[in-house]
Amino acid sequence: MPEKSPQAENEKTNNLKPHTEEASGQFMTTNHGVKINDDQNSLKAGERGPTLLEDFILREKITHFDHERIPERIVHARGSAAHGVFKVYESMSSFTKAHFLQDPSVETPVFVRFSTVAGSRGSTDLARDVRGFAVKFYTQEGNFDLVGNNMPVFFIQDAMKFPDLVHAVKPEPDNEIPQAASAHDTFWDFISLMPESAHMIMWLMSDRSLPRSYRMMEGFGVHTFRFVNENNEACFVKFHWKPLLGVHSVAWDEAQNISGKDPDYHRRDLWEAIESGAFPEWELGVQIVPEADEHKFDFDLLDPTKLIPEELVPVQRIGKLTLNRNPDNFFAETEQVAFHIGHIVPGIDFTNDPLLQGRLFSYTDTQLIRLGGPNFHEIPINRPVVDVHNNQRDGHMRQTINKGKVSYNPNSMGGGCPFQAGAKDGGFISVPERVDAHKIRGRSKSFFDHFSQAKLFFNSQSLAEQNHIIDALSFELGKVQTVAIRERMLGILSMVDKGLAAAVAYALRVPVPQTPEQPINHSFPADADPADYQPIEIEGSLTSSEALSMANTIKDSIKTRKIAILAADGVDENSLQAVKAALEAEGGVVEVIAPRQGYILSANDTEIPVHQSFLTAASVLYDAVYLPGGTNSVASVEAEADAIHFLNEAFKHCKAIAADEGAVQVLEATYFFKKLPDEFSEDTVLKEGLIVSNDSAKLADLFVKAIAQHRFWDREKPRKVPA
Ligand code: HDE
Repeated sequence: MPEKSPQAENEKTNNLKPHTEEASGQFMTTNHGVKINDDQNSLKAGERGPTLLEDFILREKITHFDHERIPERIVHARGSAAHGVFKVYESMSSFTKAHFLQDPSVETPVFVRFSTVAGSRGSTDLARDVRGFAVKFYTQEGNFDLVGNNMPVFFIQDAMKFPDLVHAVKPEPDNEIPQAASAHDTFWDFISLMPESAHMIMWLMSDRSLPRSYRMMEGFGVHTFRFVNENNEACFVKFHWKPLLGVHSVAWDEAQNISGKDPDYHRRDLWEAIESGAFPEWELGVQIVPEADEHKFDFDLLDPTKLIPEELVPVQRIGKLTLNRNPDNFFAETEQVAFHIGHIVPGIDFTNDPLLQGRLFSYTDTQLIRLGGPNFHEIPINRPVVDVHNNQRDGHMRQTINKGKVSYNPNSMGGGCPFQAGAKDGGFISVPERVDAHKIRGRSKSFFDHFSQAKLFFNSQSLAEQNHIIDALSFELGKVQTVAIRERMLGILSMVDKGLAAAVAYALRVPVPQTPEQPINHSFPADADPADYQPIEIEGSLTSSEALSMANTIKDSIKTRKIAILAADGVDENSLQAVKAALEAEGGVVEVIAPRQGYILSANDTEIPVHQSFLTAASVLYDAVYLPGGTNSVASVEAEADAIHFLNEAFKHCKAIAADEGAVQVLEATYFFKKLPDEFSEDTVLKEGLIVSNDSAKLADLFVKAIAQHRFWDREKPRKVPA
């Protein structure tokens, strides 16, 4: 384990302190404070007799235990969270009056929870899934929750369809199979009938659904929100989180392996980075659209299946989020935190996005059952850092002791308190949007283009990314048993890209679909003419957008990247330590893996600590591999089947691999290494991610550059590695 970092404090973590408990140096007591003399044995009528009902200590202990569990979140059940702070770079007062976005010297405490969506609490972190990215800002004007995802769009356009979507993706109800996976009939049955999901499906089938780390994924508010300034002028805003480490993902084969080797991979990664002081950072980005431009786009700003391409409205980076403290207690903080899209502060407001509007109802409602009643806002992690005063009273587990006789308004007996706050005192005032309409159940025709942005996304991907989408769809639809669902899905894919549809059709060995017969949309009201609900096809204004491809992300750092050194007794100490030191100097996390735990002895008899043995380690848990020299070490590693497998697999997953020239025989035992080229130039290393040298300094320099590239996806083409 990395060393424990100093625990950062802020106004919110200080507020939590009175609620924390620390047992060190204390006697054990009951919940009512009575010291316990025997926590080993129950009270019995004779040593071999029955237990007595009188045993209040046993009863209390067992009763509490019996009630330890609460319902898990209906979606986003699996997650991890951390404390941190947010600071704006410069005042955003021309757009918003939100207090936390005014002054660069103000540090706003935050609590951030990342999650998968479909799996239950104990499911694997590496499921192919959307990730939740929920941020609670404890501002001086109350809590603002930005409850977003790592993808900028959503599956559906109207909250009415959310329960259907979730029922379709969750394990099938008869046998509760499969866990945390969309690769099954009910999900694709629903999706194939709902073409509005096409854009989101492109994102879900892309590598965005397999993040390398929570710290290396973007976040998005998804819906269009509003900013409102002091003069009550409003504009539209889309929120983004941009990770300073870049956006990176793992390979699907790797993800499946990680799920077995370390299902807590993302949770552990977040925890360890924070403990080691490598604090994860994101910049908050905003895309601002003046109200007058609402109808300027070829999509509707209220449609949550659409993004605003960054080429049309650039993302301004307005502040930084830093996560610098792990929770003290998972249940009390991460499990009990209650996010709600309706927690907003003056200066921010909603729009009429019909998905957003439905969410406004759902989040409080779900806490009532999950956290057991209307006082969940009093749970320490959910409390704002400002005081709460109102006339709400009582209820299950009420903590606050409200003084006085008055709990109504207007009142004279309490002097009219608590007062309503006028605008100048920070009272929240909704944007007075004019609504003049018939009451109608329906959907705006401006929501009917389902394919232009799906096309934009697919066209913006690199070749490797496009291949991954094809493979993902071939995998997922390959797991679907009902042939008609596969065929319907291919019809939808052919609306996105003919080549994509043809490639998936080839993998499934079904005919290449022609443009499907109408109707393609099966989601319309009874009595409606299906023809009125079919997607419209429009030519988007852009053919591709750089920001949509992870190939264009930042690749300038190896900070927190995990590098494995495979070694054994007899290792050449210099060849190991020089490279290790160079990698660590760049922020890499280096671990020595050896045939046994404990330590290895170098050729000159120095003890070098070992972090993992080949039994406990797995290549999928590392970003890169290095083989140091030393005759005996090299011979032992070469003889270790798990080490050869480690290298083959690292190669298969397109990772950087480096070796001291003295260790070349280990590479020769792999499937991928043919012969040493005449020279390892920077160009070839950065293209192939493979380096062998007897010059440790040169090797370390090129290795660092190669690891920063993240992956060498070109290697996938030959697909000859049987790892
Ligand atoms: Fe959620 N969502 N959601 N959602 N959502 C929940 O609230 C819901 C949607 C998101 O770490 C639930 O407290 C509806 C979009 C995150 O605790 C629930 C609709 C986006 C989290 C709920 C949506 C999200 C949730 C379950 C469609 C991205 C985890 C437990 C109308 C912008 C928060 C809970 C955490 C959680 C409802 C759609 C993000 C049931 C009805 C779109 C990150 O209330």
